[in-house]
Amino acid sequence: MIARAPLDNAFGDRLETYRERVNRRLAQAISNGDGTPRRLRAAMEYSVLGAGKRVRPLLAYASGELAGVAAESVDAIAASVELVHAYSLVHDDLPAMDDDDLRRGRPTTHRQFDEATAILAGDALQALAFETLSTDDVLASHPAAARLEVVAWLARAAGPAGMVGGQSLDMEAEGRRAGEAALENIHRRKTGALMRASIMMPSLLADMPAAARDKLDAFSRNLGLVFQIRDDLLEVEQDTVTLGKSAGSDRANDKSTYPAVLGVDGARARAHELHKHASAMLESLGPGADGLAWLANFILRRSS
Ligand code: GRG
Repeated sequence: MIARAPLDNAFGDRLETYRERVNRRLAQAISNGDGTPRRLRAAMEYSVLGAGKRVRPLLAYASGELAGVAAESVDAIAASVELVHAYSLVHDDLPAMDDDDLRRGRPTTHRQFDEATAILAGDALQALAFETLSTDDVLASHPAAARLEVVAWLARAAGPAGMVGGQSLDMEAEGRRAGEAALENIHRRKTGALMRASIMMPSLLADMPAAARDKLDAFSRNLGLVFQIRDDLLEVEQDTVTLGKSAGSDRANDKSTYPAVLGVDGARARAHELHKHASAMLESLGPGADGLAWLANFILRRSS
């Protein structure tokens, strides 16, 4: 869970409102599927509506604040990135991948239900993300070309050059010691692409100067790596109960991680360096970027 307002910025006061908004939109998206079989729906709800931090939706709302896009227009985007994220976690936990038993403090979806149901729930969540984006009533009031661009960003982020490609490279690298460049290439895709899309998608609904959009993009690309390095560090710093997922699973799966490649201190230093570059990108974007700055600080320092 994200603790309220640890930093000196009012975005902390808006967190709960945004989390409630996206949770409502997620529940609505899942319940809209009238024809969904009962067990499949239960597995989808279990995978999505549990205690996630909702970092990607929060990034989308904060980006909406910067771009001047109303939260109502961001709701479907926020839900769609969380649906893709939830599907990725369900599939990542499967026996054929990381084979994990614990996620968000409770049994993984395949442990709670069964493997086939978990595979199908993940598949369904991914499709639901695109249905949510393409059928949302509020998004329908924006120009069709911008909406199409939004859908394309999510598809690219989730797809073979993005998250799935990153996961594939990550699995190929198991048991081998990757260098920092290879590690960065994996994580720009696996974790970074969806975070980047979460930040960039709302901006596509606004008339933003190209230079500002480029800065936002540079911010988002650095932030994804900060998130991943912190995730790797948490695996070595925290126990399983605090983490709510299996600590040490990277080591058990013989994965190259930032602490393994750079050392713990080296990984911390790299996260700070990337965070500094990311924050510098926001400086000229004005007070509208305060929410993104708050989230960047949270991501650098998070403890779960
Ligand atoms: C299976 C197609 C496929 C992709 C899986 C992102 C991913 C690719 C797997 C997740 C593995 C993992 C733990 C990556 C590290 C970064 C990450 C995505 C952490 C979990 O995200 P949080 O901390 O999770 O935002 P919550 O539970 O808070 O939503």
